Amino acid sequence: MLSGCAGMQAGNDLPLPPEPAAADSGIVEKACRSGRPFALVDFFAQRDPYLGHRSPATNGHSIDGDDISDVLHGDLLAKLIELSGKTVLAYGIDDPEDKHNAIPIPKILDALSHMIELIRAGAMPQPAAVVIAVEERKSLADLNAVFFEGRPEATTDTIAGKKGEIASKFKDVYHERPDYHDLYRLIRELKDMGIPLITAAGNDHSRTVNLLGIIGGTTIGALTPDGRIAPYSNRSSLTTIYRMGEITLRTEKEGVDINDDGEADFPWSMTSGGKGANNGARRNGTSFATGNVCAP
Ligand SMILES: [Ca+2]
Ligand SMILES: [Ca+2]
Repeated sequence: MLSGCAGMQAGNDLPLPPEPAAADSGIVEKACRSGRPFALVDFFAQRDPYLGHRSPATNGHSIDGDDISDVLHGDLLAKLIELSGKTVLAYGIDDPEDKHNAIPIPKILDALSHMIELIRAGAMPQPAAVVIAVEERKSLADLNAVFFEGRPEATTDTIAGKKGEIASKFKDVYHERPDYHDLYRLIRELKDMGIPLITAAGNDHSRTVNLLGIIGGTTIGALTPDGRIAPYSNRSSLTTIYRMGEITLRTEKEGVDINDDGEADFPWSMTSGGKGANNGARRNGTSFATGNVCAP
């Protein structure tokens, strides 16, 4: 499922984020420093995607204080990525069921294989990273059942160290999931081309891990505004990079500001007419943290 909008959680003893692992930190720094764009695979209603489809803005987020949807997950993420200084190549997923609350794996596979083909043919600029802020949830109990014969080997602390072992068994264990094999292969293929996958840790309070992280994606966890790990954010040894996961919707003269800089990011002409009745409303989730991956 998509990893925005976890809802607000109260938490008193929130941990501080760990020191980022050198590997994760190197991947993120290199991608953010690069002059190349980020390719974002998601649902978009407000922009015409560079590739793929634009979706109707139903079942998305209302950012202007009425109950009528204005933007989709990808519109918000693309804006956050741009606000941190990167350009975005939007790859729009179409959603025939008009739900916009999950990117089905087949759509991700289509997008990734299409992009790889275009990049190899020189028909698409090579991105600094592919961003897919989606989680394919796996509980640790399930992972232990399928990879470790029920032994409790994968814990929140050990899961990162188990990635190699999981990779070696992946094909046999998920023999009934050709879509997982394709996902694995495509993430590896991107990696071989020097293009990392950046994804969200997930909003499941660490009860699960994101399979995309286990098979090669770099996962981004969410911080609260005071710099602690957000209670909704997944946290395991897979995730060592954390970014701010909360946005506040502010009403400005020209439209809605999502990053507290006083400049409207979504003009009123792009919204449904609520005119900011929800000024100060907050949204959070590890998706937004992923959109902020290059923000300080
Ligand atoms: Ca609205
Ligand atoms: Ca702004």
